[in-house]
Amino acid sequence: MAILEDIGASLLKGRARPLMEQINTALSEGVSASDILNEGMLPSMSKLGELFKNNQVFVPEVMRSAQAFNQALATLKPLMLNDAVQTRGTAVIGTVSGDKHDIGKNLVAIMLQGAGLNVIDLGSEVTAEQFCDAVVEHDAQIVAMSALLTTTMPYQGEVIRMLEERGLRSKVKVMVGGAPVTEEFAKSIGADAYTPDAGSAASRAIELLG
Ligand code: B1M
Repeated sequence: MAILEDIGASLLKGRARPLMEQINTALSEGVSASDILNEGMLPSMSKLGELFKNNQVFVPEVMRSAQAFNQALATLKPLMLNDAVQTRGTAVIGTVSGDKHDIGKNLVAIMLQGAGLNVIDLGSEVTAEQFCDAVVEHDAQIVAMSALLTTTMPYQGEVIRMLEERGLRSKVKVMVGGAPVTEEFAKSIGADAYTPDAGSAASRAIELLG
């Protein structure tokens, strides 16, 4: 669909204003928020990753696209949430310490909310102590951690260790994810679940809550 291609192109160039205009046009033409996200926006983020890896774009360009993505997500979010009463349980979510990447984490947060969970989003660069404090403060049943860097993913294990030290581990289910994270890695650090994307994170959270 041409409008989805236009959305992808604006996002890739980090052009927030045309992106928002195109999103509004698509919505008014009846394109669903999830199609805009999955077919228009996410492929561009993958493409951006390729370009970044090959030194064809650099941090400032990637930053601009990421900001445009988060702005667009704020518009799409209310349209992606259903009217589920949020009584299934509480999840605290964040990207781990040292890691600024928040786009995937934001998507997971939206999907968890859409599945009827009360979601406490701690943002990015979240320390083990902040995760543990939030579990206590919000009486959470799920800790959901995102990591996008090979250097930060081991910190997910640090968080689990602190949950153990503070006597909180048996009270919560720990979910991990992010591009470099694998099922095997999740098992090695003692997480309860790994899921590769935001949609499966939501269904797994429901399973974990029983
Ligand atoms: Co960064 N970056 N970045 N970056 N960045 C990556 C991750 C990288 C793979 C790029 C590359 O080289 N190809 C590379 C990591 C290499 C590695 O570790 N092996 C990298 C690097 C190196 C860096 C810097 C070190 C660059 C530098 O400064 N020299 C630096 C680190 C900064 C820091 O964090 N301390 C850096 C900085 C940045 C920006 C700030 C410019 C920006 C982030 C802005 C922001 O997030 N607000 C940025 C971006 C945008 C990217 C890429 C291009 C895109 C990431 C993204 O948003 N993807 C990325 C390349 C790539 O991933 N291909 C890259 C879209 C998003 C929807 O996917 O987050 O994977 P993702 O989430 C997915 C799944 O992983 C999953 O669900 C989502 C889909 O449904 N998921 C979960 C995520 N969390 C989950 C949790 C779950 C379950 C599933 O359960 C709890």
